[in-house]
Amino acid sequence: MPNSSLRTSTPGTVLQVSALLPALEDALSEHFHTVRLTELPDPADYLRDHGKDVVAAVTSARVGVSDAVMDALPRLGAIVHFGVGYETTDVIRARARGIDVSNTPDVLTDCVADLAVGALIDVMRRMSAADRYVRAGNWGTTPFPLASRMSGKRVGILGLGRIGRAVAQRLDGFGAQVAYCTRSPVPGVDYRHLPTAEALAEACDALVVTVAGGHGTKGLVSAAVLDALGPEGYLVNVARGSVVDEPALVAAIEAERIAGAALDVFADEPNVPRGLLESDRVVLLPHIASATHETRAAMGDLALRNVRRFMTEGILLTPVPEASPTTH
Ligand code: NAP
Ligand code: 8YV
Repeated sequence: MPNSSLRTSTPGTVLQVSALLPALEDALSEHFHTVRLTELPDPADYLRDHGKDVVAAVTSARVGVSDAVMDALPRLGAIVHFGVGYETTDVIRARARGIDVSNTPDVLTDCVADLAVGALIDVMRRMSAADRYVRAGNWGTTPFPLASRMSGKRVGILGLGRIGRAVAQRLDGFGAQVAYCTRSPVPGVDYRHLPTAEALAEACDALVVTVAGGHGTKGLVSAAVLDALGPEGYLVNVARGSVVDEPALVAAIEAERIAGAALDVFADEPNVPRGLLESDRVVLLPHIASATHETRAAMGDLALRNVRRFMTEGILLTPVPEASPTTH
């Protein structure tokens, strides 16, 4: 991790709230007085006795900082997320206390979009299923079923932010007809805007979910949206498991009311419902959309630069927007 001269001017402890990239953990420990909460024998004891020493908290997008931990840190001034999502932290509560919050936007966009398009091709062309078929020794015995063409299809993107736009750019190269749904149309974008997730699903052959997580998008991909997608339609989710009504998805897969799904995220990770595990028409990925050497290093570097900026200048480098999209 490239950081030669980190100098601390904000006295106080950096609290590492969750496990992080090892290189980021090492850099934090090397340059700041860092305490790893999850490695302590009794985290509650630490928070009670030393919570007043903590000035910055670093956490993963998946874990965030709970209200209880935030409340135990009276001098906390910054929450730094490793990851772009931050719905796991109550940003409004933090801001009300004067705590600033950062994430790691942009640096992971390409890899997440690459994986979304790869997952779409996988589920439509049945690549993972074909791999299982070959490994099972079925080649030459039973014919492998025909799949669906991806090029030229109508693809709906739910959430046309940084990642959604990168997915759309890639799909342009496949001659796809892209449409999207956001709460308001994105200025300067030529793709067709549809006002609801249901209208988007109705109008496409595949729905790719790239919206922010949090209360505002919980269950946005409902049973009605899956029905609108229909028996020839495919779902790809690289956003958050909470965005999809998972029991409704299991029911739709089991009843073949949609053609297939490719999922990188789940409602209760790492638990995956049996109905998805047992379906050959579902591609299952363990939340790996940003998990490349290059992107994780860039995320770690950006998170570290946020901590450094806060500890030296009292401000964050990439603060989350004032009006956070869907959090709390
Ligand atoms: P972003 O630039 O903030 O984009 C979020 C998009 O969601 C915006 O277009 C926003 O548009 C839209 N949106 C929010 N609420 C909506 C609603 N109710 N209906 C329709 N659209 C809505 O964020 P990003 O950088 O693209 O990242 C998107 C998300 O991807 C992250 O928040 C994270 O949860 C997820 N992610 C997952 C992985 C992974 O490993 N699988 C990795 C990185 C990110 P409007 O505000 O105009 O509605
Ligand atoms: C990571 C993510 O898996 O950035 C996000 O929002 O979900 C992913 O990039 C996560 O940040 C690791 O905690």
